[in-house]
Amino acid sequence: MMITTSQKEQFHRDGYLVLRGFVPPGDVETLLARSKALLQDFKLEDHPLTRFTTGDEGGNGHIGDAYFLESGDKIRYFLEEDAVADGQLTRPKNMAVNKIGHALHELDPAFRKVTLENDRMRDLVRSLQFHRDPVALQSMVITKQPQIVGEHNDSINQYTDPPSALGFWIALEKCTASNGALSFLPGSHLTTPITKRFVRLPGGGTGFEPLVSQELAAQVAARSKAASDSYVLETCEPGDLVLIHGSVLHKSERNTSDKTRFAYTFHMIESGATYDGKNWLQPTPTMPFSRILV
Ligand SMILES: O=C(O)CCC(=O)C(=O)O
Ligand SMILES: [Fe+2]
Repeated sequence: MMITTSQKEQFHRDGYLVLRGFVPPGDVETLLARSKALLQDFKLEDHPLTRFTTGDEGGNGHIGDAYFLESGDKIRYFLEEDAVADGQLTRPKNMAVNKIGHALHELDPAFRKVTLENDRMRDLVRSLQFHRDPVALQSMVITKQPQIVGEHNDSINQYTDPPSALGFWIALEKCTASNGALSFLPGSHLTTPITKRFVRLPGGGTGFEPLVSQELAAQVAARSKAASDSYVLETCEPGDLVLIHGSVLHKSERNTSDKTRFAYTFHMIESGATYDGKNWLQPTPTMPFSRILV
């Protein structure tokens, strides 16, 4: 068994679980070096200077453009909100990128090895018993420049019916209170319905589709705001893995330090749940979602 019964109970009670040192140091070093090499390889000439935000502030017009929408089977670069002015970068490119995504786990051998070709990962998934036959999608390196990642739950983005998203978030560097470690509202997965989903809009671009009445959405938002003092900060060491239930509320604050905070994250969903055409990220004939337990 990769995790103990009490860890499994903790995951079901809190909606997340930190597994210390899950990824061995050598693999962490490889992923970090690979992330930095990808940033070096990043060619501004091919880039439409797309910006990307997460959470409620995600309504800016750039998010839905083709560079983003066609990135599900590619390795692409998403920039900080304020890294671009007048079509030019305002800082060196390795400090301008906040995410690299979304098919690292398929296309890059180092990320593939940790995600899809990893017996420890399979053992963990089996012993957690969260999914029957999971597939992986939407991998990202989050470099965590000074941006805030607003409070959210992930099933908004990896929406299935019934909800089945499970996040895997691996610290590649030390994560502290000052460089934007994640924090969680324990147990919120049990009380927080998925109030909306992030979709491709029929007329082009992306937006949020409500899943509950406005009244209920407002109640849920007010409840989570009232609980904002109850968030638990989870500092991490490189190699720590955090399992994130698709309904648990979590966020990260601004990185106010002079240190980066690289993390690698991907998601799993249940292959038997309905994953429909409204989701922005779609499997393709040449890149279907890979099964984990093969
Ligand atoms: O790394 C972050 O700051 C946010 C990550 C997150 O929300 C996620 O991986 O689901
Ligand atoms: Fe998240």
